[in-house]
Amino acid sequence: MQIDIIAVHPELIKSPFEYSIIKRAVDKNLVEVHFHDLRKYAVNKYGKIDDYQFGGGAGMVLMIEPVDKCISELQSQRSYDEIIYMTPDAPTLDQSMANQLSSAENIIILTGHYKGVDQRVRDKFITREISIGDYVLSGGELAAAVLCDAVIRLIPGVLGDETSALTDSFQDNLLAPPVYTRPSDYQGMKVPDILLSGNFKKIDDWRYEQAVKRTSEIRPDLLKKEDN
Ligand code: 6GU
Repeated sequence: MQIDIIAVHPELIKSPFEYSIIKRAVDKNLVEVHFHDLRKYAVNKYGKIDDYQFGGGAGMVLMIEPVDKCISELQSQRSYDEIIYMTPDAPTLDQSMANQLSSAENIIILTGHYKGVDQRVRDKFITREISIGDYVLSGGELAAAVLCDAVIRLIPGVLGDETSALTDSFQDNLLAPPVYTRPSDYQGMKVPDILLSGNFKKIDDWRYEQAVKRTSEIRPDLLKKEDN
């Protein structure tokens, strides 16, 4: 997969790709990530990329021209499955979106700033808009990093144990059950006997029950999701 990230502050998102599972995916060439500084496509020599909004109102809006130049340059080199715009006024990222995107070949992620981007960018280029939750960040960069992490770990071959993504929270719209490791008794706080029983059928059943219990207590909305 190739991911092209267009940002006003690309430096803000580089470090998540330098650690742990995501770094391993990059090192194994399972994903290639390119960062593009929108400022390079500025409309004048002073680096102008935004302007006041028509109709008045606070906050600057990213202009269409720099975005058009950048996206058009990328599109002249390859075709993209998705051109995603990160913005709070969009459907919220969930595991099924991450699953879908993990099978894409090439994607562009455009991150906004200030008051967002000229609507004509969204109309002309964007195939999918994604928010990462109901709160406002100062820019889309961190949201793009979150999206990339969620997607990249699902690319086949990235996780060492292929089954481990299948047992994550949300894969079946359930939160993950509790987990324990050594020691089995820490200052009188004991691990549930069933996990030490060696009876894997019973352990699976217990984990499922715990997942349902946790989900109904913390996120009952997940149990009502359509794709359950
Ligand atoms: Cl994608 N961008 C910004 N700026 N804020 C957000 C967001 C995105 N998702 C949630 N809040």
